[in-house]
Amino acid sequence: MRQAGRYLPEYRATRGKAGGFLNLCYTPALAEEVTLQPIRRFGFDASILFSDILVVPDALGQKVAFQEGEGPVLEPFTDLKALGKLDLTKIRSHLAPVYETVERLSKSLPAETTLIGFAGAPWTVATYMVGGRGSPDQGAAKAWAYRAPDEFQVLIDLLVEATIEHLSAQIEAGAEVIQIFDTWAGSLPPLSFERFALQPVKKIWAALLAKFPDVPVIAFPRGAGAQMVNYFKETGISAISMDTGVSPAWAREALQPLGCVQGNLDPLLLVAGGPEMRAQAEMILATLSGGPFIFNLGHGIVPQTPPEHVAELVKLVQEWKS
Ligand code: 1CP
Repeated sequence: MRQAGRYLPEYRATRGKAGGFLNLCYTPALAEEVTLQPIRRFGFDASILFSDILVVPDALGQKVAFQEGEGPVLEPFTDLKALGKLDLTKIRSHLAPVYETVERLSKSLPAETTLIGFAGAPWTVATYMVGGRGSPDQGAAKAWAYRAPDEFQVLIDLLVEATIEHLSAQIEAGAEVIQIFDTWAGSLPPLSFERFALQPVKKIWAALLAKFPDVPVIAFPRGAGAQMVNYFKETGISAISMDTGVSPAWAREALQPLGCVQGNLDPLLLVAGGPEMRAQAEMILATLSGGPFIFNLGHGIVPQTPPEHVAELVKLVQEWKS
């Protein structure tokens, strides 16, 4: 859930040197360095590759820019003609620096630290491709998906193929676990959720399982609520990552019998620190650590997080384990 990033002064220094976020993603020595920074500082059990979900549209030929303080900006499109310009054959060549970063990390990380590769789920990536930027309601992508679902499906199917290719290359380079981020899954109503969030992830997992039977896949259908039960069963994924709003007691009854659960401390508790952070982390641990469980945040770490609070939380979780 974003281990690296602006909350670390050493990240800000390396990012300054790279001259832009995408340069950082595409320069293996620097991407390796920012991946290792939080591991050196905190000794997490697992490390997530430093990259972004939007390198996939960039590789397909839709130019992506990250403007300081503004988030990503893409040239948006909403018709099949523009879609025809996207080129699936460019994934491996355009993203070669990302795979080189994975290769370097599989050598430089401590042997006991698991390396996690990742991608955005097709629906979430499509919301940025169609809207051109982040939006509170994913309105542009929804407008297309509801007006012409079979047309929108063409984009989703292309992203399924691109994601399988991108994740396969990461696994071949040394990624040991994969996480699929569907940040905006919860904004879809049930029938669209089934078609555009669940089915694409099911296809991606089936393709990876056939090629790499030993690599687990974690999916994060943020905001999916009770739909997570059917999502977990139907996709067959190895583990489900829960957002901050999911009740651990409910998850123990409804999700954990189906497989491993991951989550879900509110990242804003990590900003506050202190007794409230500790109490809520201990409640999650006490509720879920009797079954297959990965302690994590319920969403990405935020830039104003004091690094001392992260160190305190890691200590609490590691002491609980022992
Ligand atoms: O320089 C900076 O600090 C820019 C901030 C930043 C960072 C640190 C962005 C821009 N991306 C990243 C890295 C990133 N993104 C990782 C790295 C791995 C790690 O260290 O943990 C990961 C896993 C992501 C995934 C990602 N990017 C998601 C899915 C997870 C989530 O947080 O919901 C999404 C939606 C994005 C898009 C994106 N990239 C960056 C921003 C600010 C955004 C969100 C834009 C928006 O919706 O407005």
